[in-house]
Amino acid sequence: MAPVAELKLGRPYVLRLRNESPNSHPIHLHGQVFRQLRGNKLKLPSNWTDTIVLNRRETINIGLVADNPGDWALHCHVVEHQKTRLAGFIRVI
Ligand SMILES: [Cu+2]
Repeated sequence: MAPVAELKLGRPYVLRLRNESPNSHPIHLHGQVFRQLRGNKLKLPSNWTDTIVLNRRETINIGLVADNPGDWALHCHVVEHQKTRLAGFIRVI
């Protein structure tokens, strides 16, 4: 399986997460922390986190510094959704 994204160690990134499904998804990234930078629906908290809820038709840009090398899971915390392939990983090299 190929990574969702390949990031260079120590570099800053903005990743856009978009939910086009009819369900909400608590999306969790292992190994890094991020901030929610911009979204099309809700007022976003400014704290560092590793999990956000993506509601139906919501788009959120997250910002992070890729400071932890390795392959890190990026997945929905709803197990049934992981079974429908809402799970992957990012690679930091
Ligand atoms: Cu989900």
